[in-house]
Amino acid sequence: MALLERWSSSALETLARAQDTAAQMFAPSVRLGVTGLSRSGKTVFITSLVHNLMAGNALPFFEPLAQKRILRTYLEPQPDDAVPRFDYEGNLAKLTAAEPEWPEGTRQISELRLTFEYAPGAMMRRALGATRLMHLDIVDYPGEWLLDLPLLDLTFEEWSRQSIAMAREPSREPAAKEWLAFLAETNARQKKNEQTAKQGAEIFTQYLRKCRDDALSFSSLTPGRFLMPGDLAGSPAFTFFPLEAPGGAAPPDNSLWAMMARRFNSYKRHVIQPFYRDHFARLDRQIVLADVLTVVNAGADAVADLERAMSDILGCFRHGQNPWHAMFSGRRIDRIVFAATKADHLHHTNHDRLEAILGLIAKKSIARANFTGAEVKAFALASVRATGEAEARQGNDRLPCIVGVPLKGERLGSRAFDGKEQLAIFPGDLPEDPALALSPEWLKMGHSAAHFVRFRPQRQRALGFGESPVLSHIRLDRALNFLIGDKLS
Ligand SMILES: Nc1nc2c(ncn2[C@@H]2O[C@H](COP(=O)(O)OP(=O)(O)O)[C@@H](O)[C@H]2O)c(=O)[nH]1
Ligand SMILES: [Mg+2]
Repeated sequence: MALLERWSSSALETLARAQDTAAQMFAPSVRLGVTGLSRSGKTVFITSLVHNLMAGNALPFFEPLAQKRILRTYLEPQPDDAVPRFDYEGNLAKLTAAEPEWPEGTRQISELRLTFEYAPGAMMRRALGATRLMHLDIVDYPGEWLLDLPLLDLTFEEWSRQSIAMAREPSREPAAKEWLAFLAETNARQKKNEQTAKQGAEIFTQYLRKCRDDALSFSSLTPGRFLMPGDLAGSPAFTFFPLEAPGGAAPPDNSLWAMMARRFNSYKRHVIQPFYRDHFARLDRQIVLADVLTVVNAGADAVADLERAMSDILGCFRHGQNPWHAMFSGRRIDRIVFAATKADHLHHTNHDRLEAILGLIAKKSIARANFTGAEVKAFALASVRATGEAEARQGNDRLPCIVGVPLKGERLGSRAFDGKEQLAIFPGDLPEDPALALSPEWLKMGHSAAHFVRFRPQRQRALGFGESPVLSHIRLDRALNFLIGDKLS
């Protein structure tokens, strides 16, 4: 009897180990793309998401966790050896330090694998057995690179025509002045010349940079790598600019036009296509982050431009209609989130309103791109709260304020901050009707001071004695639930 018991327990162990290995082998992986323009909040988002998942708390709207079906969440080596690893530990250390700081900006693609051990929901349990594994591969990549994908469909001539027309739009013309002057002096038929190529690319890049600054906050800016080069900066594939098409016979091979067209094509072949094939085409789910408050603050032109960028982005996710999509057999993205980040710059009474505004911009973009094929949702969130809330009195009025410590060097009117002083600001109210918020009249008014102040991250508190601090967030769990909740059902 004893022998039998021993035998059977080791047999059971073997069996359990075999099941483990099988589960590991067949553990599905979900690739989640996290993108957005520089400073939109990707690094902070991923760090907070992973930290909150691993701590297993403070995510009440993430159903698998709320239902207590997640047994364990841990980091594992990522599947792609050639992609830098996302520096989760470094970023977390900064955010949870005694003197917390925002992590440094990244200018590259990176990846992180998070593995979930979970119990399937009641429906699936009978079919699948007790415990399951799922890998979540989070891919952080610059939104600037995403906005390049539509270029795959354009010839040099088409892209030039579009770019030059855009630079001449009244909202962009002031920023484009120098560039347009350079263009006026440049003839497509002139002999090719490396110095002209370099100088033109530089002036064109300066124009794109001006468009990106807070004051303008434009989103449609190509070529994206001119702003976010990754590791290819300075190569000839990056040294080109749009040109006015010469009429009449095709310009000769040694013309500036031919040189620029060749480089544009190299940029597509050596930069955009590999990104598409190696990264973009392998994603299952996507979240696009945008600093919507800054865009709204910059005014109607910036909002219109965000809408244009969002339709362009949606165009990239359309199945089967892009000729270049057929070149690679990709996975299909079936859920897309647009998220307005830094919602902690508003009082919580305004979070729904911010979400409604982004929802309306998304709706317009969907209509404009005639988009079908994936579910799209808009959320307003803060990955890491930098503010608290308070009420101020002004006469008989009670003003809902946010309270935080502006970063050293930030200014509000004539006041400069030292990074220590706490400030309560009434950030203003967004209109209840999102259509009103997007009306030119309202956007013209220039609403809130709070958005022009960046806050230091707060000192994060631990939930229990001796535990490590938890990053507090706003509505991160709701976005997460839509992005991956169903994959853990
Ligand atoms: N108040 C607040 N600021 C944020 C939040 N997330 C990001 N930020 C700010 O935005 C900056 C850029 O964020 P980061 O994640 O580095 O952007 P990335 O370039 O898209 O990776 C940070 O340094 C912060 O100043 C947030 O949840 N709340
Ligand atoms: Mg980053």
